Amino acid sequence: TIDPNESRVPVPDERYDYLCEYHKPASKVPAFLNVVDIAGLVRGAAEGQGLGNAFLSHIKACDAIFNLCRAFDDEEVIHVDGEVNPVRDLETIGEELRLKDEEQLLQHLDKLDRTVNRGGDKKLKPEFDALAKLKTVLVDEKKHIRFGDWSAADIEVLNKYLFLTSKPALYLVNLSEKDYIRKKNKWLPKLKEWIDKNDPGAPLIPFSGVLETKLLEMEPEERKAFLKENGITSALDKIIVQGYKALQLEYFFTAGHDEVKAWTIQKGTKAPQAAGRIHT
Ligand SMILES: Nc1nc2c(ncn2[C@@H]2O[C@H](COP(=O)(O)OP(=O)(O)OP(=O)(O)O)[C@@H](O)[C@H]2O)c(=O)[nH]1
Ligand SMILES: [Mg+2]
Repeated sequence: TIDPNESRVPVPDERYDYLCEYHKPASKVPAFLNVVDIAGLVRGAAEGQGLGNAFLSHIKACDAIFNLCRAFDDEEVIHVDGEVNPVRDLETIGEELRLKDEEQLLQHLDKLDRTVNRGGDKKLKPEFDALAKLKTVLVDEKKHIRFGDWSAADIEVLNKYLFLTSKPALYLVNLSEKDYIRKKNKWLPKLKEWIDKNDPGAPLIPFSGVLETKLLEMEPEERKAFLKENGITSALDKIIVQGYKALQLEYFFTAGHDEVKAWTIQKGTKAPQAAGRIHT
Protein backbone atom coordinates (compact mmCIF):
# COMPACT_ATOMS: atom_id res chain seq x y z
CA THR A 1 0.00 0.00 0.00
CA ILE A 2 1.28 3.47 -0.86
CA ASP A 3 -1.70 5.77 -1.17
CA PRO A 4 -4.53 5.37 1.31
CA ASN A 5 -7.43 3.30 0.11
CA GLU A 6 -10.81 4.44 1.32
CA SER A 7 -14.05 2.54 1.44
CA ARG A 8 -17.47 3.34 2.77
CA VAL A 9 -19.04 0.25 4.26
CA PRO A 10 -22.65 -0.15 5.39
CA VAL A 11 -23.00 -1.07 9.06
CA PRO A 12 -24.83 -4.42 9.26
CA ASP A 13 -27.95 -4.36 11.43
CA GLU A 14 -30.79 -6.91 11.58
CA ARG A 15 -33.28 -4.20 12.50
CA TYR A 16 -32.44 -2.30 9.34
CA ASP A 17 -32.82 -5.47 7.27
CA TYR A 18 -36.18 -6.11 8.89
CA LEU A 19 -37.41 -2.57 8.19
CA CYS A 20 -36.35 -2.83 4.55
CA GLU A 21 -38.01 -6.21 4.23
CA TYR A 22 -41.21 -4.90 5.83
CA HIS A 23 -41.57 -1.56 4.02
CA LYS A 24 -39.91 -2.43 0.71
CA PRO A 25 -38.95 1.27 0.44
CA ALA A 26 -37.97 3.13 -2.72
CA SER A 27 -34.83 4.44 -1.02
CA LYS A 28 -32.58 2.72 1.53
CA VAL A 29 -29.89 4.49 3.56
CA PRO A 30 -28.03 2.43 6.17
CA ALA A 31 -25.43 3.80 8.59
CA PHE A 32 -21.93 3.86 7.10
CA LEU A 33 -18.41 3.44 8.42
CA ASN A 34 -15.59 4.99 6.40
CA VAL A 35 -12.50 2.85 6.54
CA VAL A 36 -9.14 4.06 5.25
CA ASP A 37 -6.38 1.53 4.63
CA ILE A 38 -2.95 3.12 5.00
CA ALA A 39 0.58 1.76 4.62
CA GLY A 40 1.87 -0.23 7.60
CA LEU A 41 4.09 1.54 10.11
CA VAL A 42 7.60 0.14 10.34
CA ARG A 43 10.06 0.95 13.09
CA GLY A 44 11.37 4.47 12.53
CA ALA A 45 8.24 5.60 10.67
CA ALA A 46 7.94 8.61 12.96
CA GLU A 47 11.31 9.74 11.63
CA GLY A 48 10.46 9.03 8.02
CA GLN A 49 11.40 5.35 7.60
CA GLY A 50 9.30 3.31 5.15
CA LEU A 51 6.51 5.47 3.86
CA GLY A 52 7.19 7.51 6.92
CA ASN A 53 5.60 10.79 7.57
CA ALA A 54 2.60 10.52 5.32
CA PHE A 55 0.86 8.48 8.00
CA LEU A 56 0.51 11.52 10.19
CA SER A 57 -2.01 13.27 7.98
CA HIS A 58 -3.68 9.98 7.07
CA ILE A 59 -4.36 9.03 10.68
CA LYS A 60 -5.01 12.54 11.92
CA ALA A 61 -8.16 12.69 9.84
CA CYS A 62 -9.59 9.49 11.39
CA ASP A 63 -11.60 9.08 14.60
CA ALA A 64 -10.38 5.60 15.56
CA ILE A 65 -7.61 3.21 14.55
CA PHE A 66 -7.72 -0.46 13.59
CA ASN A 67 -4.29 -1.93 14.37
CA LEU A 68 -3.99 -4.95 12.14
CA CYS A 69 -1.30 -7.47 13.00
CA ARG A 70 -0.15 -10.76 11.55
CA ALA A 71 -0.29 -14.02 13.47
CA PHE A 72 0.00 -16.51 10.62
CA ASP A 73 3.13 -18.27 9.41
CA ASP A 74 3.87 -18.35 5.70
CA GLU A 75 7.36 -18.69 4.25
CA GLU A 76 6.17 -17.00 1.08
CA VAL A 77 5.12 -13.81 2.84
CA ILE A 78 8.09 -11.93 4.23
CA HIS A 79 7.85 -9.79 7.35
CA VAL A 80 9.82 -6.51 7.58
CA ASP A 81 11.25 -7.63 10.92
CA GLY A 82 11.99 -11.20 9.88
CA GLU A 83 10.11 -13.41 12.29
CA VAL A 84 6.38 -13.22 12.87
CA ASN A 85 5.68 -11.65 16.26
CA PRO A 86 2.47 -9.62 16.53
CA VAL A 87 3.18 -8.48 20.10
CA ARG A 88 6.40 -6.83 18.93
CA ASP A 89 4.45 -5.34 16.00
CA LEU A 90 1.86 -3.77 18.29
CA GLU A 91 4.69 -2.37 20.40
CA THR A 92 6.26 -0.90 17.26
CA ILE A 93 3.05 0.67 16.01
CA GLY A 94 2.15 2.07 19.43
CA GLU A 95 5.59 3.56 19.90
CA GLU A 96 5.70 5.15 16.44
CA LEU A 97 2.33 6.79 17.06
CA ARG A 98 3.55 8.05 20.43
CA LEU A 99 6.78 9.40 18.94
CA LYS A 100 4.86 11.24 16.25
CA ASP A 101 2.64 12.84 18.88
CA GLU A 102 5.71 13.70 20.93
CA GLU A 103 7.25 15.51 17.98
CA GLN A 104 4.05 17.45 17.29
CA LEU A 105 3.45 18.26 20.94
CA LEU A 106 6.98 19.58 21.50
CA GLN A 107 6.66 21.77 18.42
CA HIS A 108 3.37 23.26 19.63
CA LEU A 109 4.73 23.73 23.14
CA ASP A 110 7.79 25.51 21.85
CA LYS A 111 5.68 27.85 19.76
CA LEU A 112 3.31 28.61 22.65
CA ASP A 113 6.25 29.09 24.99
CA ARG A 114 7.52 31.80 22.69
CA THR A 115 4.22 33.71 22.56
CA VAL A 116 2.99 33.09 26.11
CA ASN A 117 6.07 33.08 28.32
CA ARG A 118 8.52 35.13 26.35
CA GLY A 119 6.15 37.25 24.26
CA GLY A 120 3.90 38.06 27.22
CA ASP A 121 0.66 37.11 25.44
CA LYS A 122 -1.28 35.58 28.34
CA LYS A 123 -4.38 34.71 26.32
CA LEU A 124 -2.94 31.36 25.37
CA LYS A 125 -1.66 30.51 28.83
CA PRO A 126 -4.42 27.93 29.55
CA GLU A 127 -3.58 26.18 26.30
CA PHE A 128 0.11 26.17 27.15
CA ASP A 129 -0.68 24.70 30.57
CA ALA A 130 -2.84 21.98 29.07
CA LEU A 131 -0.08 20.99 26.62
CA ALA A 132 2.48 21.00 29.43
CA LYS A 133 0.24 18.60 31.31
CA LEU A 134 0.00 16.42 28.20
CA LYS A 135 3.76 16.33 28.03
CA THR A 136 4.00 14.70 31.46
CA VAL A 137 1.87 11.80 30.27
CA LEU A 138 3.08 11.45 26.68
CA VAL A 139 6.76 12.25 27.03
CA ASP A 140 7.74 11.68 30.67
CA GLU A 141 5.56 8.65 31.36
CA LYS A 142 5.67 7.50 27.71
CA LYS A 143 1.96 6.76 27.73
CA HIS A 144 -0.63 7.24 25.02
CA ILE A 145 -2.73 10.36 25.51
CA ARG A 146 -6.03 8.49 25.81
CA PHE A 147 -4.86 7.02 29.14
CA GLY A 148 -4.37 10.37 30.83
CA ASP A 149 -6.87 11.89 33.25
CA TRP A 150 -8.15 15.01 31.45
CA SER A 151 -10.35 17.87 32.56
CA ALA A 152 -13.01 19.40 30.30
CA ALA A 153 -10.62 22.28 29.56
CA ASP A 154 -7.83 19.85 28.61
CA ILE A 155 -10.21 18.00 26.32
CA GLU A 156 -11.05 21.18 24.50
CA VAL A 157 -7.36 21.66 23.75
CA LEU A 158 -7.01 17.98 22.80
CA ASN A 159 -9.86 18.30 20.32
CA LYS A 160 -8.01 21.08 18.59
CA TYR A 161 -4.80 19.12 18.05
CA LEU A 162 -6.12 15.66 17.06
CA PHE A 163 -3.21 13.70 18.53
CA LEU A 164 -2.86 10.18 17.18
CA THR A 165 -2.64 8.48 20.57
CA SER A 166 -5.81 10.15 21.78
CA LYS A 167 -7.85 8.07 19.32
CA PRO A 168 -9.48 4.81 20.39
CA ALA A 169 -7.80 1.68 19.01
CA LEU A 170 -9.06 -1.76 18.00
CA TYR A 171 -6.84 -4.76 17.41
CA LEU A 172 -7.37 -7.07 14.44
CA VAL A 173 -5.38 -10.29 14.37
CA ASN A 174 -4.89 -12.01 11.02
CA LEU A 175 -4.84 -15.81 11.49
CA SER A 176 -4.46 -18.73 9.12
CA GLU A 177 -7.73 -20.27 8.00
CA LYS A 178 -7.00 -23.35 10.10
CA ASP A 179 -6.38 -21.36 13.29
CA TYR A 180 -9.47 -19.23 12.74
CA ILE A 181 -11.65 -22.31 12.33
CA ARG A 182 -10.24 -24.09 15.39
CA LYS A 183 -10.28 -20.78 17.30
CA LYS A 184 -6.74 -21.34 18.49
CA ASN A 185 -3.44 -19.60 17.89
CA LYS A 186 -0.36 -19.36 20.06
CA TRP A 187 -0.29 -15.56 19.86
CA LEU A 188 -3.86 -14.90 20.97
CA PRO A 189 -3.25 -15.29 24.74
CA LYS A 190 -0.12 -13.14 24.49
CA LEU A 191 -1.97 -10.47 22.54
CA LYS A 192 -4.82 -10.52 25.04
CA GLU A 193 -2.30 -10.05 27.83
CA TRP A 194 -0.61 -7.20 25.97
CA ILE A 195 -3.93 -5.41 25.40
CA ASP A 196 -5.04 -5.91 29.02
CA LYS A 197 -1.85 -4.24 30.09
CA ASN A 198 -1.44 -1.55 27.42
CA ASP A 199 -4.95 -0.76 26.22
CA PRO A 200 -7.43 -2.26 28.68
CA GLY A 201 -10.90 -2.77 27.29
CA ALA A 202 -9.92 -2.32 23.65
CA PRO A 203 -11.49 -4.91 21.34
CA LEU A 204 -9.33 -7.81 20.13
CA ILE A 205 -10.82 -9.31 16.98
CA PRO A 206 -9.34 -12.42 15.36
CA PHE A 207 -10.04 -12.90 11.65
CA SER A 208 -8.49 -14.67 8.71
CA GLY A 209 -7.64 -12.68 5.61
CA VAL A 210 -7.37 -15.74 3.36
CA LEU A 211 -10.62 -17.15 4.66
CA GLU A 212 -12.54 -13.89 4.25
CA THR A 213 -11.28 -13.61 0.67
CA LYS A 214 -12.37 -17.18 0.02
CA LEU A 215 -15.82 -16.48 1.48
CA LEU A 216 -16.26 -13.43 -0.74
CA GLU A 217 -15.55 -15.56 -3.78
CA MET A 218 -18.21 -18.16 -2.91
CA GLU A 219 -21.83 -18.14 -4.04
CA PRO A 220 -24.21 -17.28 -1.15
CA GLU A 221 -25.50 -20.86 -0.78
CA GLU A 222 -22.03 -22.33 -0.87
CA ARG A 223 -20.84 -19.79 1.71
CA LYS A 224 -23.70 -20.58 4.06
CA ALA A 225 -22.98 -24.29 3.84
CA PHE A 226 -19.25 -23.77 4.40
CA LEU A 227 -19.77 -21.59 7.47
CA LYS A 228 -22.28 -24.04 8.95
CA GLU A 229 -20.11 -27.06 8.29
CA ASN A 230 -17.17 -25.43 10.10
CA GLY A 231 -19.23 -23.89 12.86
CA ILE A 232 -17.90 -20.36 12.21
CA THR A 233 -19.07 -16.92 11.09
CA SER A 234 -17.28 -14.33 8.99
CA ALA A 235 -15.47 -11.74 11.14
CA LEU A 236 -16.30 -8.83 8.85
CA ASP A 237 -19.58 -7.80 10.47
CA LYS A 238 -17.96 -7.80 13.88
CA ILE A 239 -15.06 -5.67 12.62
CA ILE A 240 -17.44 -3.11 11.13
CA VAL A 241 -19.80 -3.00 14.12
CA GLN A 242 -16.98 -2.71 16.66
CA GLY A 243 -15.26 -0.07 14.52
CA TYR A 244 -18.45 1.96 14.41
CA LYS A 245 -18.93 1.58 18.16
CA ALA A 246 -15.47 3.00 18.81
CA LEU A 247 -16.54 6.27 17.17
CA GLN A 248 -19.00 6.97 19.98
CA LEU A 249 -21.78 7.31 17.46
CA GLU A 250 -25.19 5.73 17.36
CA TYR A 251 -28.10 5.85 14.97
CA PHE A 252 -31.86 5.62 14.85
CA PHE A 253 -34.19 4.79 11.99
CA THR A 254 -36.99 6.44 10.17
CA ALA A 255 -39.00 4.01 8.12
CA GLY A 256 -41.80 4.15 5.62
CA HIS A 257 -42.77 3.28 2.10
CA ASP A 258 -40.58 6.05 0.62
CA GLU A 259 -37.46 5.51 2.61
CA VAL A 260 -35.79 3.49 5.35
CA LYS A 261 -32.94 5.55 6.74
CA ALA A 262 -30.41 5.40 9.56
CA TRP A 263 -29.63 8.80 11.14
CA THR A 264 -26.28 9.16 12.84
CA ILE A 265 -25.96 11.08 16.10
CA GLN A 266 -23.31 11.50 18.78
CA LYS A 267 -23.80 9.04 21.64
CA GLY A 268 -25.68 10.69 24.46
CA THR A 269 -27.65 13.06 22.20
CA LYS A 270 -31.13 13.66 23.67
CA ALA A 271 -34.27 12.89 21.66
CA PRO A 272 -35.21 16.53 20.87
CA GLN A 273 -31.75 17.21 19.40
CA ALA A 274 -31.81 13.89 17.56
CA ALA A 275 -35.19 14.82 16.05
CA GLY A 276 -33.60 18.11 15.00
CA ARG A 277 -31.38 16.12 12.65
CA ILE A 278 -34.46 15.17 10.66
CA HIS A 279 -36.53 18.34 10.84
CA THR A 280 -34.11 20.81 9.32
N1 LIG B 1 -1.18 -16.25 3.77
C1 LIG B 1 -1.68 -15.03 3.80
N2 LIG B 1 -1.06 -14.08 3.10
C2 LIG B 1 -1.59 -12.83 3.17
C3 LIG B 1 -2.74 -12.51 3.93
N3 LIG B 1 -2.99 -11.20 3.81
C4 LIG B 1 -2.03 -10.71 3.01
N4 LIG B 1 -1.19 -11.70 2.62
C5 LIG B 1 -0.04 -11.57 1.74
O1 LIG B 1 0.90 -10.72 2.39
C6 LIG B 1 1.52 -9.83 1.47
C7 LIG B 1 1.32 -8.41 1.94
O2 LIG B 1 -0.07 -8.16 2.02
P1 LIG B 1 -0.65 -6.71 2.16
O3 LIG B 1 -2.11 -6.86 2.31
O4 LIG B 1 -0.16 -5.84 1.06
O5 LIG B 1 0.04 -6.27 3.51
P2 LIG B 1 0.00 -4.86 4.22
O6 LIG B 1 0.26 -5.11 5.65
O7 LIG B 1 -1.23 -4.11 3.85
O8 LIG B 1 1.26 -4.11 3.64
P3 LIG B 1 1.49 -2.51 3.53
O9 LIG B 1 0.22 -1.90 3.07
O10 LIG B 1 2.59 -2.38 2.53
O11 LIG B 1 1.88 -2.05 4.88
C8 LIG B 1 0.90 -10.15 0.12
O12 LIG B 1 1.78 -11.01 -0.55
C9 LIG B 1 -0.40 -10.86 0.46
O13 LIG B 1 -0.75 -11.78 -0.54
C10 LIG B 1 -3.37 -13.57 4.64
O14 LIG B 1 -4.38 -13.38 5.33
N5 LIG B 1 -2.78 -14.80 4.55
MG1 LIG C 1 -1.67 -2.43 2.96
